[in-house]
Amino acid sequence: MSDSWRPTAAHWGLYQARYRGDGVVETRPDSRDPNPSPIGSYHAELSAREHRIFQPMARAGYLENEARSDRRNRGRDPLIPVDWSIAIDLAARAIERVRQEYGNRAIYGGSYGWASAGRFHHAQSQLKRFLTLAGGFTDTVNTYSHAAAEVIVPHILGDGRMMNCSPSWEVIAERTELLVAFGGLPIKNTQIDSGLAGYHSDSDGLIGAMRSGTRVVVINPVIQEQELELGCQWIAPRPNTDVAMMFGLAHTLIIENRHDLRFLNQCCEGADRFVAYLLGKTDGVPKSAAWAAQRCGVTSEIIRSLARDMSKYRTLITATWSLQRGDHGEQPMWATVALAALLGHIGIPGEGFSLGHGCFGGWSEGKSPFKWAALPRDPNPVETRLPVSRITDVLLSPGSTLPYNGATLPVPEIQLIYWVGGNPFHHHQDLNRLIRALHGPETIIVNDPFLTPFARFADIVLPANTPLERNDFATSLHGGYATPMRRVLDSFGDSCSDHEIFTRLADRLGFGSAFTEQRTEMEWIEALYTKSRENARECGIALPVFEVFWNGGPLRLGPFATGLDDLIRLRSGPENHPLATPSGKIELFSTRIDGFGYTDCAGHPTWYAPREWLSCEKARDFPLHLLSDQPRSRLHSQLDFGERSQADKIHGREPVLIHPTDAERRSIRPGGLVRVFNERGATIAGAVITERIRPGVIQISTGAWYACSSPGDPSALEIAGNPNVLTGDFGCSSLSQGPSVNTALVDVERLSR
Ligand SMILES: Nc1nc2c(c(=O)[nH]1)N[C@H]1C(S)=C(S)[C@@H](COP(=O)(O)OP(=O)(O)OC[C@H]3O[C@@H](n4cnc5c(=O)[nH]c(N)nc54)[C@H](O)[C@@H]3O)O[C@H]1N2
Ligand SMILES: Nc1nc2c(c(=O)[nH]1)N[C@H]1C(S)=C(S)[C@@H](COP(=O)(O)OP(=O)(O)OC[C@H]3O[C@@H](n4cnc5c(=O)[nH]c(N)nc54)[C@H](O)[C@@H]3O)O[C@H]1N2
Ligand SMILES: [Mo]
Repeated sequence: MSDSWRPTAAHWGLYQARYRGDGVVETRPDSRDPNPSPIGSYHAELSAREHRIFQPMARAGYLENEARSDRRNRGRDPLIPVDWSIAIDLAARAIERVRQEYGNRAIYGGSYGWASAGRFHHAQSQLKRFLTLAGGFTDTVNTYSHAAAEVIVPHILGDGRMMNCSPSWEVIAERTELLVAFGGLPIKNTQIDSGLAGYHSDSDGLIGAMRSGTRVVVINPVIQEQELELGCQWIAPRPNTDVAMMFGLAHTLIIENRHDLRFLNQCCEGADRFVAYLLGKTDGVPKSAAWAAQRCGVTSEIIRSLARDMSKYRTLITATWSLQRGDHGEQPMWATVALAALLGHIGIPGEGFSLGHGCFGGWSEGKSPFKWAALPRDPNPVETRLPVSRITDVLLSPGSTLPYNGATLPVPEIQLIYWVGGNPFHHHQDLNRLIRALHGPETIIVNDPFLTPFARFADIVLPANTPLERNDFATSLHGGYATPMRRVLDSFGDSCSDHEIFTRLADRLGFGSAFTEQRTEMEWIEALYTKSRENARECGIALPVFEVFWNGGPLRLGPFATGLDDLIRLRSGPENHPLATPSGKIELFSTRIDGFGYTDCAGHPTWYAPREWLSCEKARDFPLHLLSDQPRSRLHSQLDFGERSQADKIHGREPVLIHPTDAERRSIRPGGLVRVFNERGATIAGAVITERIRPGVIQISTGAWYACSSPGDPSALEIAGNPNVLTGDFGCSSLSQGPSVNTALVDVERLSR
């Protein structure tokens, strides 16, 4: 198509791309990016042919019997290539049938996932606009990323935006003497920002801060190579015990009179109730350093000495979202804020807290104060919205109810699932349970550019194209980057954009022109950009006119303010600058949460033993705690087939980090294959034996494509190293119903040398 360099974007960076001929696309990172992501150099693999879907397909049994087919054959039946007209007919008939027989509520369009960069072609926006016009659908709330934080932070700080109260790296370098990083500062994760990662500055930011003398303490059962190389100090607690450790720190501050009563009284609500709990006045159990040490496996001396340092030096406490992706995940977020509140320096730049530091690139560059326009849609006629990671519970228990954030949600019967831009066989927990639950609905439709394991499981598979095959524009979540994305090659095979797929379906269902508003792709892009330009102008930010933007390079509008500014104002007087909480203050006791009466989420930060951890009974049979972090070599399951991802594999399997003591006990050798198992499933991984992990803990990064000859059977072996056959599938509490990814016990045995 085009042999000139054109701008494009991915969630991991800004690129230029050009077509070299013979289906080959060359890409190069934007020259201003000081630290481009290596995932990016494989951007061109988005057109990797052997994994692309060439034309529409239908499962053999479904093609024959449609809704009456045997649904247990999903993932086993061959997929049969069909013409677009047949595929569209099949999909339209399924939608019509379910609407008529069960109502629109039976259509599940929650469709979680990261899809690709690009605002107009954002796959879920296209699906939701289409399903809204089709009469509505059951939708979802929250994320797999930070559901527990998303739900609790508005209660305690007034607004989800307040998760990010981060100072800039420059301010950290200048002012922060001690950075206590729960979950560490995993630079590998800053390769990514939702929508597009701008100029990757976090690695240099961290290095700069440490060079200026900021002492960094990483609190993590696993430490990153880079953190070790940089000279971070390492404390390795047991997984899921951060709350206990934070309470031990807090208790030390109180009994040594190192807490800031003035700040607690002036800017916090209910500090007295929380302090009474810490001192054991309400339950007879003081949450002392010794109490904490028993739970988190870090000595009480280390805890006490850290508490003293935190009160002596200007301290910033950060917590990664991984901490809240576990049982009672709200608590580590709340406890982080409470610990910072006791120190009293919240609202002083370079001190206080930040919930999510190091999780996305550009975090400390803040979010845009204006809204970038998204594909518009009317309100969904179906009002049901369910916590996203409860999908299996929903499929298994129609007619039941689900407690959530003070409400009781009715669970509908789902008969049609339409998934675009996400991969549930990557992102969901206890995959064998999910697969059995997926035998329920009549029809599963998937649009994806690639034949992922989930697409392979669908009844109707529709081939989407990739960003290189369409025009669009992308914007970053942090730092204010925006770029045109200009098409560089023709669509692969019979694929087309999600927008074209839904246009064909809408035409067939009789609302084509309502769906397209008779606009072309370029007209939509211009309309969304122009709307964004108006939004920006209202905030005093001038964007160039569309022609200039489209023919130019990337924009950088940031950095912007973070929630820190609100806390600076709060400090100067909550009466004049209240937070949006009921009390206007930081809530260390929330009357609202307390009023929900949940036994798994009380009115103040509370220690709850996790359902699975190294100190529970199950640990006798399954003595290793499994953590499954974000992969350094890809974005989730995307490009798992790519060279960067494959370079880390061991005999084609995902690596598992294991401590030498645990390996020796099981005669496991470096580079050998192991079986990792529990009662939920089993997978094969390749052993990496390292002292970077605490004994009793193993880690498999998430994202290997699910590969199992008997999907859904817990006794069958998954062979790619997908940790989600092992993770537990339960809501982390009645408050957020977030996923409990990092709460899982397993064992490991040697398979080969
Ligand atoms: N064990 C474990 N599990 C986890 C996590 C963990 O830490 N551990 N992390 C969780 C988190 S934080 C997240 S955010 C989720 C991520 O889970 P997902 O977002 O579901 O993962 P992705 O692999 O990014 O899936 C994106 C899918 O969209 C497809 N796609 C790309 N572009 C397009 C397009 O233009 N159109 C269409 N139709 N499809 C497209 C890709 O091919 C891919 O299949 O995983 C969660 N799951
Ligand atoms: N390269 C890359 N970067 C990504 C992504 C990707 O797929 N690839 N995904 C992006 C997305 S969608 C998200 S939501 C963010 C997620 O960001 P996070 O959720 O923060 O990322 P993780 O890598 O899962 O975990 C970070 C660290 O937390 C540690 N950890 C896990 N459990 C515990 C615990 O109980 N206590 C303590 N103290 N530490 C613990 C892990 O060992 C790991 O080193 O990352 C984003 N960045
Ligand atoms: Mo995420």
